[in-house]
Amino acid sequence: MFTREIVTINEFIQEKERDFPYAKGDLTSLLTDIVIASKIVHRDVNRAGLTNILGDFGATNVQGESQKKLDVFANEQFISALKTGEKCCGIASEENDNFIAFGKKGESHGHYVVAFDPLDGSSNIDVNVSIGTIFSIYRTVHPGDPACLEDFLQPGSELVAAGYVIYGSSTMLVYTTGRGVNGFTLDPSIGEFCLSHPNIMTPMKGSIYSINEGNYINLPKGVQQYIDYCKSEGEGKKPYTARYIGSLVADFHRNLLKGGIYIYPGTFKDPKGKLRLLYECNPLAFICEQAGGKAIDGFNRILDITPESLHQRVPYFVGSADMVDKAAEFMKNA
Ligand code: P6P
Repeated sequence: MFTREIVTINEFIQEKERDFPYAKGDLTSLLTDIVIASKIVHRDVNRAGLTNILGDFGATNVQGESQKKLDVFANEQFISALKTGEKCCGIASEENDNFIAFGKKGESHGHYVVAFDPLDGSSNIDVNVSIGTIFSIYRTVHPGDPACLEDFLQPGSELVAAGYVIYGSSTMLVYTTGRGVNGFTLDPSIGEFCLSHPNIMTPMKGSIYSINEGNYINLPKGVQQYIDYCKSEGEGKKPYTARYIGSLVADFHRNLLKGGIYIYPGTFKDPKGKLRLLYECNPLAFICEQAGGKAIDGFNRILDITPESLHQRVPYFVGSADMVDKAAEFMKNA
């Protein structure tokens, strides 16, 4: 095990590789590629105000959202790192219409695919609010073959690893490979992510609820009733605290550590809500469950949903188990 105080993420990943007797080091190498891209994005996020990287790129992504230059830069960094690393045979990005298969037919291909949101919450870039990267890793369905759509449409329960990077007051990388959740803080003085939050477990109960209440009149009745419950007091319950940053990774990370629930439900206008199953909901659901929390679409476990398309949206309730259960109770009885 480790003798000195500082444990870097690369040392930790390699140490944990021993938990997988048949690991050949490919997943270790793949995670290392993601760490490299995260450091590069960190560098440019932290100086976004100083370079001309701010402001709209002018293009719009598949969601019809205006692409900020940093969105495009982050997307390019993760694609490049994963393509160069050769352990990943394809990627699907929230910023790209379709998946990208690396390599050519007949060549040997990596046995993993990665789905990611390169910079979630990017509308907050220009106002210096925390933003994040979210990633998830699947084994390919046909090992050795080029990436295909089927590789990306696996249920979240098939995930091999998932994580996020939060570019906030400090930059942290939090990830799981299905054996617990660990957090690493970037020490810019040595350019290394260092283990700072080992074995993260989210509280079963919490008193923070995160939802855009501006949508209240368009929300399902069960969600309206749950919001009213959060504000109520009585029978030993005090009103909860509302905290909504408008940046999923920031809201999720705070609730993971302190306890809480984040909800982005369907509305009458958008019955499936706003968040994407592949790029946002599945990876954070995997992490949350590994930390003892829950993630549902209001009725069903997120990780049990088999995606039907790359950019499929789902209603999302994620966080402390008891809070998610309570919200589900209101949804069921509404
Ligand atoms: P609204 C950012 O665009 C995002 O995808 C999440 O990061 C964030 O939680 C949510 O949308 C905010 O959406 O509709 O409340 O502004």
